Amino acid sequence: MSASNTSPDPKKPFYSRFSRRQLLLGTAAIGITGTAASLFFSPDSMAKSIGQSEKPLAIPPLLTGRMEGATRVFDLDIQDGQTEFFPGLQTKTRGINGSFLGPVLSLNKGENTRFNVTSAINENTTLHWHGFNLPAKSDGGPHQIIEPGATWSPEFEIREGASTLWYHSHQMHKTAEQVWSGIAGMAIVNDEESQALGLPNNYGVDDIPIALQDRRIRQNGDMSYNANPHDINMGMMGDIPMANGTVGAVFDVTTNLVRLRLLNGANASIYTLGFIDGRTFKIIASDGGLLEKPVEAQLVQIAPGERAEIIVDMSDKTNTMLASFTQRNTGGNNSGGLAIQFPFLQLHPTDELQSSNPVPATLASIAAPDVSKAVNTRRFVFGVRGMMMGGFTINGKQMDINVINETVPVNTTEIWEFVNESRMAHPFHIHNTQFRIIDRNGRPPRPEEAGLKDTVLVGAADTVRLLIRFDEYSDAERPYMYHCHILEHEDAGMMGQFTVV
Ligand SMILES: [Cu+2]
Repeated sequence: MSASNTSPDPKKPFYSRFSRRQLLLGTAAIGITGTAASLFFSPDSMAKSIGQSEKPLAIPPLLTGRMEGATRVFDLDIQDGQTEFFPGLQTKTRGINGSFLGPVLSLNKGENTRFNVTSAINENTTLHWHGFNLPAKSDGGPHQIIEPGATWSPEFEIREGASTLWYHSHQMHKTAEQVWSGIAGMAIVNDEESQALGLPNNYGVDDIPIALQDRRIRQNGDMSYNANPHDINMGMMGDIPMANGTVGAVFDVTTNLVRLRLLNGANASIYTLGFIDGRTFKIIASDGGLLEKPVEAQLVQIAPGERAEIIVDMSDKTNTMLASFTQRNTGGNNSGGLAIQFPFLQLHPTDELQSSNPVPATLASIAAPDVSKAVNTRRFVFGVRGMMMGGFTINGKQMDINVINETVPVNTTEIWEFVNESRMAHPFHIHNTQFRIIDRNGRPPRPEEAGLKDTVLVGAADTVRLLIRFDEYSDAERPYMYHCHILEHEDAGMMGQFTVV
């Protein structure tokens, strides 16, 4: 399922299970979608209560930091907390400057930036800057451990253009558990070129960060991370959807156009996102920034780690809901269309909507990837070691923190080829760069994947080729990571290390 190659007839709502009229019933319809999920993992899952209450979508604070000379400085505190996902029910969580997840960091291209990251939790952690080109010592991978009570202060120039990036724990063998508990947040990079486009950029009004996740919460409020061997093999999936940590989220729309910065912050679930009335939207950005042109779509797929920015037109003043969808199983044929996997976020337009600028037909200048510039090809074959649970391998090996798997020259263009022989899809992330997808199984990428990317879904039996380059920073001692962003796979060893020299 993707925006471009399986989009149904745009004149007909692709999602037939609930009519628009049912949607207008509000909570009643949400209740139905809750019970439609066949995902209950435990008899005492709080998933039964989805739809019984609605809450305004949490909008994380937008942090702009403070200036120390020419350096923008942010203070980030990793801490334990309690979060009320369901009314009256307290859940133990972790967050950054709060009880669950973190603030949205407002960063500016070209600005030197420092983060003072202090950890108050009782175990080692790290904070990785996902999507950034940065010195290896500042990357926040498994080598940059923050011990309990310690402060880590990475500093680097923001080299990315306007984009939606993020940050999260990358602690060796503990990434899945720590991200599950809430150690993750989003970042917005601003630049001058994008300001001139007139895209919605009034934070919290028509420019909304949305971290999408799923979790398991028991009726006693317990959300602790308990991955069994099946979870480690398939990745840890929950039965409770949340947007910015809000279950049953509602956002009151006050403008004709709304920009949603969608992050798949789940441990393992791949989300195929759209609106339950089948309305189209415009995809304007991939992981690393604006696309060349908006892509009109009814669905957009993002795997763990990936982002997509979309603009949705609400000028019809009709309630709708952002959800993820799965193919409905109707006894062996696919004619059943789509079923809701997760109801994430209701959009409720107010009576009067502010006008919005039209979305420009051209957003950025992005040249086609020039394969002739590549001086080297590296091949990475994904496999499985024996019948072991979660024993996924890269070139037959699992992560060894004492082994540098690849040494890559700085400022040099290469082709990286991923060959998936593991019989399962893996969203693959490479630190310290934004790459381009050359092709997948010999075919060009979908238009919404044709821009800058730092994570790519490599489906079972797929071969994906990337044009990749690591600019500016070299360090013969400290490695960066490449790894599967199904966090259970990463923790189980589906990760490798490379230095840039
Ligand atoms: Cu994987």
